[in-house]
Parts: sequence; C-alpha cells; structure tokens
Amino acid sequence: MLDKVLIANRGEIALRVLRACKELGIKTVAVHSKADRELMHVRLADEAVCIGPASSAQSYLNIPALISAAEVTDSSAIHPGYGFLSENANFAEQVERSGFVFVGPRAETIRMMGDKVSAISAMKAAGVPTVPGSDGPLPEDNDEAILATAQRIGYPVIIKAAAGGGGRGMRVVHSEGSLLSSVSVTRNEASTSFGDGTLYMEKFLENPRHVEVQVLADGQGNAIHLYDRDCSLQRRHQKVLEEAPAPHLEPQARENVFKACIDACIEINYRGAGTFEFLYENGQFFFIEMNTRVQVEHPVSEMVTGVDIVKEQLRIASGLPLSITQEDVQLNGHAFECRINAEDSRTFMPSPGKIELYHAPGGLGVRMDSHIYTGYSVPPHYDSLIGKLITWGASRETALTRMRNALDELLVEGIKTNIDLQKDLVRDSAFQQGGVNIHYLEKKLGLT
Ligand code: MV4
Repeated sequence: MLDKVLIANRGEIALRVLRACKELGIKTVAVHSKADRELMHVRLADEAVCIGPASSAQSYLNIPALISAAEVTDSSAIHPGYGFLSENANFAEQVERSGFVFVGPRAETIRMMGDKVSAISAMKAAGVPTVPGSDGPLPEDNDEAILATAQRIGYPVIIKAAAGGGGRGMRVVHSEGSLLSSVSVTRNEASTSFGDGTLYMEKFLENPRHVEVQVLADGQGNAIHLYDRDCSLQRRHQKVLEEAPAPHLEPQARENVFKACIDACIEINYRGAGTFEFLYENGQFFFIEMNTRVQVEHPVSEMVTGVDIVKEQLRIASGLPLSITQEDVQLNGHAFECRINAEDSRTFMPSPGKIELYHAPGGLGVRMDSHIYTGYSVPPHYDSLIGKLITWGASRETALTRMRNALDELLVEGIKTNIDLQKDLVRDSAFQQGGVNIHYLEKKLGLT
C-alpha cells in the first residue's frame, strides 16, 4: 500500500480523499495557499505545505510547487481530486517522471480521453454505442466533404471541439444554410480557447437525458462497473442534483451498456476510476465523453453499491488488484445528491462571504460531504460548491423523502445559497416521477 499521499486539492474533495487515506493507514499531506491555511483539509492532514501566496486557484495549479511539496514531504503519490490538474495529462506525466505515483489513469489514457475525437473512436472500436457522427475530425479545407457529412447524418447536427468537453466549444446547426459559417466560428473559438481548432460533428439529440456509468479498473485485466447515475438536472452545464441508479432505463440497453463499458476498460487497459458519459434518448445510449477522474457526484454510486471509490483508487494506485468482483457489487436502494452552492438564487453568481451559522443534517441514510463550518469564509475565485448533501433509501421514494427532510435541517446562514432551489426541486412533480431530460431545469427556471 502507498505510504504517504499528497492531496493536490482543497475543499470537500480534499477531505474525502483524506478519509479514504486514513481508512487505509496512508499518511496524508495537505497543500494550501496562504489564504487557505485555516481550512479543514490542512487541519486534518498529517502534514501541510504552503504552496503559494495567491488566494486564487493559481496555487493549486502550480505544478513545480506541487512536485516540490511531494519531494520535501517524501510523499509516494499525488491524488489530484477533481477539477484543477485532475485531467491534465502533462501533470500526470510530470508526477510519474518525478518518481511519484499519480492516482489516476496513465498519462496517455488521460490524453486520449481529453481529445474527444480519439476518445470516441477508441470507444466505438471497443463496442460502446456512440452518436452517429463524422467518425473523426472535420477536414479544414474541404467544405463539400463537411456538407456531405452533415447530409449523411441528417440535421440538426452539433459541431464540437475535439479539445472541448463539458459543454465548451459546441454549436448546434439546424440546416445546411448555416453549416459552414457555424463550423468556421466554432473553429475560431476552439483555436482561441483550447489552442486546437480540431472539430467533429454529431447528430444533435434534442431531448436526451445525461446518464453516466461509473467504472473501476486496475490495469491488471480487471474492470467492474458501479451501475449508472442520472445527472440530467443541470443549468448551463453545471450539475445541480444527481441520483443513482438512473430511473426508468430500458433494462436490456442498460445491461448492454454496462458490458460495453467493462469491455472497453479491458480493451484500453484502463486503470483507476472512470466515468462513461452517455446521452440517453428513446431507450438508447450514446457515448459522448469519458472522465478520467473521481467525480463530484461519485457518492451516489457509493451509497447504492457500498463500494468506496476513493479507497479503490488508492488501492489501484498501490498496484493492488480490485478488491471486489462484479458479482460482489449488488445494487442496493437509491441515492440522491444535492450540490450545495454559495450562489445567488436569482443570478446564480457566486456569493462569497462569512458563514455565520452552519448546521449539518443527520440521521440514517444521510451523508454530508463538506468542508465548511460556522465562521468559515467562502473565498471568491473558486467554484461555488460548499458541500454535497447525499441521502440513501431502500426505495427512490424513501431516499427522496430523506432528502426533503435533510434539506429542511440544513442551515447555512450569512451567505446566499441554492438550498431553497434544491428544496423546490425535490418537491417538483416531474422530478419526483423520475427521468426528466437535460433541458428540464432550465425550462423550469425560465417559468418560475
Ligand atoms: C450533445 C447534445 C446533444 N446531441 N451531443 C453538453 C456537454 C457535453 N458533455 C456534451 N453536451 C451535449 N452534447 C449531441 N450529439 C447535448 C449536449 C448538452 C448536454 C449534455 C449533457 C448534459 C447537459 C447538456 C446541456 C446542454 C447540451
């Protein structure tokens, strides 16, 4: 087992990784900016290293400082959490070249998945169902070929940047007349934003759900899935409320997609935790992207399987095989996660400031993953996530009832939060029925 892990992150995920390390008897190193020296991850880690003066995100992106911190503390590995450097292949490469274990996939896997064109072609080759599309990059100098590709796919189509993902660098095209100008604008945006103007094209699915499959693979020939999550409730590509399993899926399509994900992990010799993102429409799954990190919403999968995803990440990074087989993973009950954000309920703008009172809910089937406390100041510059409230129940209805009650117990005073929005959502009748699509929340917010 790894001896000491440096956690290259802050906030709730730094605490999440700390807890997993402690259960495994792994020593921990926190890193922090000067402004963050009072934070919970610094208090709870065995050691802490200040890696920068900046109160902005810069410190946590400073690769030389992170590697120096690993060196001076004699750490054996670096866990990146999510965000920051978690899907940066160059970081993973530098970590490993410096003699540390990167808790995540090999750099080449991260690079492959970061390029959405190569990710899709690898998954398609492995038998994962993909969206009908260009099957490769759009040519830079052949307008006729681009028009023909769109013709073959059928309008509407969506133009996406190969280096994009998570909703950045995309444009929907409804008819031939606007195709070439849209391609040109999207290419310029992609070049400017990502330094790579490579584009691809897909059939635009009008009303899909966002369903993802959690996997774990040890890079030693073993791979398992931890079932699915529905993350359709989102606003401007920011997920708001997630659940596991995804409700009302076509059973055969679902079993097929689980098998395809596992086969793909074996095929590419995947190592670590990963997420296959799908659009789900009319009973069919369409792969769009793979995430090579632990995700914000991983707890809902943990609650319905009993598998500690971060502990498995650390075991895999230690060179150990998966501690469980697929037969050991039983889907049990239902879980929801409400993201608690420090934000203005009308404008959704971040709302930093001092938390005058914090009281976390409790009880059976209630989990609060958060780093905040009464007196904590939510800093500006970072994303607005201040915690995740997760509930479990033997049935979806029980889990949802627990979430309603837990949200009523949750007190965060002194700053603006989205708690009232979450209280409203868990009482929404379409959401209570289950299976709303990716447009549901934005439409609801437009009306209310
Ligand atoms: C799509 C799509 C419809 N058709 N691709 C947005 C985020 C990025 N991961 C992929 N996205 C989409 N890709 C095709 N072929 C609609 C979206 C999309 C979306 C996807 C998942 C969750 C929320 C979304 C919100 C708007 C658009």
